[in-house]
Amino acid sequence: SPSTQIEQAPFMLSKGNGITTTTKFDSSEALENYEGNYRFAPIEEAQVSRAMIKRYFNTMYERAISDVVIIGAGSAGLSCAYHLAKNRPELKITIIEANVAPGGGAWLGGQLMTPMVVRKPADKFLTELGIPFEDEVLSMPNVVLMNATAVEDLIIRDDFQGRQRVAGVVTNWTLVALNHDTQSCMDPNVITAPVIVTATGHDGPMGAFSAKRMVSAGLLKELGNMRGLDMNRSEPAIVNGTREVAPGLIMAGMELSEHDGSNRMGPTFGGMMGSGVKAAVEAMRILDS
Ligand code: AHZ
Repeated sequence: SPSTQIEQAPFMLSKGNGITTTTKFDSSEALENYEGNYRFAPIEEAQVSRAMIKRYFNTMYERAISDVVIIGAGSAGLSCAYHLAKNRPELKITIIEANVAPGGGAWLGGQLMTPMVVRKPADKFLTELGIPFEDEVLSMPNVVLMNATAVEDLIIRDDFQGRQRVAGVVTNWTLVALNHDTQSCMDPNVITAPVIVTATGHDGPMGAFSAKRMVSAGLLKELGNMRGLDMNRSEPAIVNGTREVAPGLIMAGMELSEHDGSNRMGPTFGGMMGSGVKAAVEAMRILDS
């Protein structure tokens, strides 16, 4: 049967992917005896597609109901995921990232220079990680990252007190989200969660998404708009200001500068990590209340 083919499929799929490899092909032996005639186990092309589709859509199906959704896998969103996952391994934490690669602005420390500056005392956070940041986050088994996926709307409904509450996110493939002006009716998907952390960065093609949607949805009168660069004022303002900005919605990182009208800090990232950790603390407070 097709499923048996998948389960017997290639040794390149590790057991960690939930796919049992029953093939008799021994890859380690082949590597040890490598003499310029390296052999791969036989494979059918369709097996590759089925192995990917099965794994990805099982995850989508399972995460359609999550405990916490984090919008944006930049330094603030990822720090939040790390702190939450470490303290609450039972939570289903789902990160939605519009880009193909996680990291947001952290890949560019400033200008086009890759070294990243982290101001004390946020270095303690790096010491705690011990290994490269994104590997540590992704190694948390309760965190799932859905890349190339954009949050294009929020689910907002009345809570039992009649207040408007953010109760989930509306997602689409980023390439679809970018093409709503060229094609009609490409319907999205949804994920519901009691806590949404939004960390989409300052305004840009995608950035400040939830802050802007709060205005158009009537949850916020107007944007505060990010102020000019001031390294000393900006980082504590973002960390200390990280909070539940609307019922069910915690805002972290530079998105908050657009919401509150606080300064930018330029290429120093400790404030983003502090903000992510504070967002995680807030998320646990809401989940416990
Ligand atoms: O792709 C975006 C990026 O990876 C992602 N994102 C934005 N809108 C999205 C949407 N759905 C899904 N609608 C979305 N993903 O969010 C991520 C934001 O990362 P970032 O690094 O831009 O934000 P941050 O707040 O984590 O870090 C800000 C870093 C900056 S900017 C700055 C300055 O300009 O002075 N200084 C610092 C430290």
